[in-house]
Amino acid sequence: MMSRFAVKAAVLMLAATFGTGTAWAAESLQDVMKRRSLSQQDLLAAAKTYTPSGKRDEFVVFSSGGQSGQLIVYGIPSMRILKYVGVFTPEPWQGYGYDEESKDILKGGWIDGKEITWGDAHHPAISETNGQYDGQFLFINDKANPRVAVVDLRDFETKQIVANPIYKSEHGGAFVTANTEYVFEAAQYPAPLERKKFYPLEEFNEKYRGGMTYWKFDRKAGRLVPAQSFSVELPPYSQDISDAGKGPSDGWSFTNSFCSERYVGGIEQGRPPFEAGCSAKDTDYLHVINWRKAAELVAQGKAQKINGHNVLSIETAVKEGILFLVPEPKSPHGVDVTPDGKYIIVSGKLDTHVSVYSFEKIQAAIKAGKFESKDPYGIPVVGMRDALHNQVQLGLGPLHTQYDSKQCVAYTSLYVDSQVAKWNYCDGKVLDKIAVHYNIGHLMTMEGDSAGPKGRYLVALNKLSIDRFNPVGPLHPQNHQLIDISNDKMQLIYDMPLPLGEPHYAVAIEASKLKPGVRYKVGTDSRTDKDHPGRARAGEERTERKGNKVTVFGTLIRSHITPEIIEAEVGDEVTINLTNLERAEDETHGFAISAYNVHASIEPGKTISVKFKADKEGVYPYYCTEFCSALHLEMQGYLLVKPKGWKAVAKKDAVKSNYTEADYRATLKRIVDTQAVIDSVVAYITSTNFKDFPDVVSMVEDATDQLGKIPDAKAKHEAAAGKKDWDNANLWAEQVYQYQVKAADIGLRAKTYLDQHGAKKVK
Ligand code: RUQ
Ligand code: CUA
Repeated sequence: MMSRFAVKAAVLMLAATFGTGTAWAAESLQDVMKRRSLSQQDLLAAAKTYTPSGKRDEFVVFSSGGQSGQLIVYGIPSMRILKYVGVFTPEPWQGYGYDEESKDILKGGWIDGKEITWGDAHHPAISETNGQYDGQFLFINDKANPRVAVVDLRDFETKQIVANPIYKSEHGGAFVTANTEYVFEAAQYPAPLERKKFYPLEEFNEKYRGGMTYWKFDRKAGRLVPAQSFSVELPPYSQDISDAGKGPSDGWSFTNSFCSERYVGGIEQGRPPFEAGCSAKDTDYLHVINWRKAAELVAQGKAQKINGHNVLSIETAVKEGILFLVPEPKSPHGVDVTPDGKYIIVSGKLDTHVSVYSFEKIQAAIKAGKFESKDPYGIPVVGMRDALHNQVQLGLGPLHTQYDSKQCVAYTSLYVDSQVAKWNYCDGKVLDKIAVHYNIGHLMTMEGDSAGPKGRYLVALNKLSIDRFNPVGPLHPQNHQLIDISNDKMQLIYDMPLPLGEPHYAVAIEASKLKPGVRYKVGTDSRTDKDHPGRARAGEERTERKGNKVTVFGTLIRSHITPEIIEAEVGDEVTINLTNLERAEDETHGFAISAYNVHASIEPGKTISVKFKADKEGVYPYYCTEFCSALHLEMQGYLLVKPKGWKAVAKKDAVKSNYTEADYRATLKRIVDTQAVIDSVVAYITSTNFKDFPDVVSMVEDATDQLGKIPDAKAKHEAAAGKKDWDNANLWAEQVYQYQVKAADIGLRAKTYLDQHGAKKVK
């Protein structure tokens, strides 16, 4: 028999089919197109990007967060934002910079003892194996305060920040060598390498320097190793973007420059401004460095130490034949090695051409000792004609180039023209152009700077969005535009406003290559990957006091913070260690204390610590900041900061609640009913192959934990009832019910998971 609801639905469907236009009829596709003025092209774009609820993206993008000092993670083709990761900047949601472990990471990025709380994040790079993205680590640089950070892609957390020991700024980072042996960064604005020494601008040519730093990466430890890292000193040309060789050019790195005029400005003294002086010459220099040989020279002790850091001088680099220059057209910007490692494509901001250099030709000139000149520092200069494969006229303001999965096909951003050009770098033909909105900087194709680009999509990272979105005041969001490149003609399919700093560069990786975990081993310090000394398991919670130091070893599990009361005296140093005992996916608890600037995000298994001086007397509630269960609001406690020497006066009984026997009986009844629900869920789960689903196994463990606490509470309510202490009887019975609710909540979630993941009946 048809239910009344089903009958109504059938009528609705009929109405839609016949287009009767009654007020309650569902809109047809045509209706929506008309109402929203959508074209067939729009529908096609929507179909290419729309990602139905529950479906996931094919690629994951890591975009620099510009001045926010963070990392932005989003999916392609949906362009849905998935995460912001705190890197150079404190980030409260993740407790980054508010718990002790992450404060240590940020401290690694202090410069000359000064705390730096922001960064100008420019270029993210994913770790590579044989030139292919391997999805293990991500590196990103800070231009303003020359630093590089390491993010572990197992948990998307920042694990390390290193400050460059000799630069004042940097831009040509982070880029990785083909097997991530090194992560490198090039200096930007020349300055004395001693860092804290002053030389007047008149001594610019002699005392100011640029450079190229190679940070050694220890993949097993997942950290950069400063002691094994080194730099190559370079002339005071403003070094810019860089790239690593791959295939035949593996072992070499390429860095371009601007302002090789070595102009020092001084409009105040009546001299022409920087922008004129820094673009006067027709050419600047591409720096070509044999980093593999440089590393050998450093191992042989040929480096000098500056600020405790290994630096190969220009003189040594020239003598040993590891450093060369090649002229490149006026004010170049991007330098991008082709996937096969044979060519290096350089764009000139003030030139309409891109220059395709041949690595083979450069090497032949070097071997033959065929140089056109030396620069003022004695570095041999390979003639431009001897190094070029071809030059292609693309349009105004070419900046960056990325590659397609199709042979010889490249995409170059045209800043001034606000266009992307698709072209063939082997034969120099322009294939297609598309307008973007507006003033594109970087562009990015899928794994498009690796040895194995995946084609499919391109993102234009536009510097200005102007009129594309609803106005939000004079400061506009950035505009990332998604372009379908799978056909001959490029098609613009999505505009995404990105309101978090100015993202400079982004990298996209096949989603299947990322395998992040959902929980930590219980008691893990996520910033060191080691056991946390403050970890505690259930039943091990305690508070220790030594002198004026109060240390809490606590735990979190739905919906309870242990301990519920922390006592301290004014002047005490309080350390609170907290371990999240949950195993279920996405069961994070937060922890905040009123007015002590303390916050933490504690994901399943993680242990964190927060530390503060209890410097003001008072009562400070603490609570969980993630809505983690129906009783999340009750996940609370009190920090009691008493005046020194405070003594309790006549102890009053805890507040009486006056429950009756009837209340107690009613609660017992509720317990019996709830148990019936739990039993049915358990029967369902155990009738399936749930053991084949690790996530469900974790949920079952969590639920079993909750149920395991019941006997104790049950004994208590029964004992109280025996004494006709209805208050305690009822409250302990309530506690039994709480455990049941949490177990049932997890159980129902497990059941849904099994239904959605096609679990099979086994009995
Ligand atoms: S930048 S728009 Cu990479 Cu910092 Cu080129
Ligand atoms: Cu734990 Cu809310």
